[in-house]
Amino acid sequence: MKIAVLSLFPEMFDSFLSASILGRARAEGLLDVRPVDIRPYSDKKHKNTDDYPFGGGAGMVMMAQPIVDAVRDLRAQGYAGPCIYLSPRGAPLTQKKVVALSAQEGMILLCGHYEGVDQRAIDLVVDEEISLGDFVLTGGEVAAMALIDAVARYVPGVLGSGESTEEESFSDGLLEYPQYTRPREFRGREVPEVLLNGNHALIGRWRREQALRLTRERRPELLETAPLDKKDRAFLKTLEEKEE
Ligand code: 4H7
Repeated sequence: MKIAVLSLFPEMFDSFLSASILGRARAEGLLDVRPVDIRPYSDKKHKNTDDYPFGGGAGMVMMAQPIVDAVRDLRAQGYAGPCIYLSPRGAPLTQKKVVALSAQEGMILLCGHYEGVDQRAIDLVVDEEISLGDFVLTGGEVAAMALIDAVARYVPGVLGSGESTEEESFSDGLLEYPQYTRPREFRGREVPEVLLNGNHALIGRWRREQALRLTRERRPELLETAPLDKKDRAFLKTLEEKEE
């Protein structure tokens, strides 16, 4: 997958792209991520990329010209797939959307700063506006990194045999069960006995129930759509009875 990221601070991506799983995926040629500096595309003598907002108000707005020219240059260089603007007013990102994007040939990501980007650049070159959630960042770079990370996991070969996209939150519609490793006792706190006895049917049931309990506590709305069987519903009923 071939990704270009337009940013005023492309150096922010250096360590993110070199470390861990993404570093390996890029070294193996599975992933081609190119941070692209917007500034050189400015037609202005001093390579300005922002200006005061028409209508007044605080802060600056990123100018349309450098962004539109940068995206058109990337298209001419063969960067395909949707141009996505990371913004707090975008459509909320979902795992379903992540999986759909992983099937694309590539993406062009646009990172906003200041008060955001001139609407005409959005109208001319942006295909989709995506938000990570209802919170504000100083710039779109951290959101772009999160999107790249989430999408890369579904690119064939990126995850090693140890990692998997199967047994995780959202794939079965529930939050993940708690994990433990050595030592068996840490500062007086024991690992749950059931995980030590090697009974995998019992362990599977315990994990499922922990996932159900946590989901009910923290994200009860997920229980409306998660696929639940008879045993799951019976367990949830015992939790309701305990509450009375
Ligand atoms: C586009 C428009 C994404 C991008 C405005 C980006 C949160 C998310 C940004 C802005 C982002 C998310 C610039 C508006 C800084 C707020 C203080 C960059 N924030 N910002 N202002 N939730 N910020 O995905």
